[in-house]
Amino acid sequence: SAGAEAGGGSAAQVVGPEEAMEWVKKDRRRLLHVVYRVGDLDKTIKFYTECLGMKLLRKRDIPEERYTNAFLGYGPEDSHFVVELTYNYGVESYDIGTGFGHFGIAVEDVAKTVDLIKAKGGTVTREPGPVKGGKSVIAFIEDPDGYKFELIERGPTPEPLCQVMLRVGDLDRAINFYEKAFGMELLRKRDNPQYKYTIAMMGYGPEDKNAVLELTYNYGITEYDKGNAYAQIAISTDDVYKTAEVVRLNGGHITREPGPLPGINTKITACTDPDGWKTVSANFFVLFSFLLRDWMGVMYLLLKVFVDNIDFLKELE
Ligand code: GSH
Repeated sequence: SAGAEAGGGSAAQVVGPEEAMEWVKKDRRRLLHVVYRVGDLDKTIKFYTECLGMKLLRKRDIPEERYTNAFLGYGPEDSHFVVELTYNYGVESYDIGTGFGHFGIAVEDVAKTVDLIKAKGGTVTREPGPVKGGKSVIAFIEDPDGYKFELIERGPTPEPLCQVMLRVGDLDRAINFYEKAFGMELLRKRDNPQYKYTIAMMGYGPEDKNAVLELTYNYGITEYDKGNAYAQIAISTDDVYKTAEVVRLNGGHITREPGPLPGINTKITACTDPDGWKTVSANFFVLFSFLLRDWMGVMYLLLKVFVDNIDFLKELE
């Protein structure tokens, strides 16, 4: 079908290691969404919309699999990094563990946001003020499930949901993995010897306009408990087969072989990094096949099919 072809790369392609490493840097990549589990979907939606200013983007119930997803964020999924909440029927609480750090939200006035959160009965775990050993004004709050959100004071930004912080046991190993296996850029690295940690910001574009993965290394800590609450980050790709190959070439572990999802045109592959953090790579355009419902989506696909088959059409003439 047109949908299946729209993302390109419909069959497994075997490429050499050098070619694969070059390809990953040219692939159209973006952080799409971060997936995690919550015990009460309505409570979380209420908190994110009323206290954090997110919008509910869509909700889907999969009764056969006994779960419901809700997507929330600060803008449409085709241009913004968003959260994907998973509610599993009957599961009211999860273990967050010690490895997951926080989600970062850029706000223009941290103190004002904290006041609002307090007024709505939210939990503030760290009052607004300059970060220890630095200048930026931050605060920490907790959502109904205990997921931490770092509020970071910044000017207006197109991407307020700006960080996912995960703790790693070996920072250089993690940086190397996300550079080579995922084609990310090391945007910033900062050592804080006074508080015995080093952070590395990694992503697909500058921090003020793109969501980033913040990796934290605490001196001497090589392992964390990952709990069962946080799930994964989804990243776009034009070719899930090549993605899996490059991940393998760089020592990543494929947990889901590349291929189509049953019933829909999306193709995915999943892997874990050297610390065991999971990433899902998904065929971007096909992932947004719900766009088909509007005329822009239809026009895009017709144009794409036409352009893809232009040589064939010429031969017919
Ligand atoms: N031990 C910390 C952890 O694992 O979370 C290291 C990371 C860290 O301290 N990050 C800074 C922080 O949370 C933000 S970049 N500071 C706490 C504060 O300023 O109160």
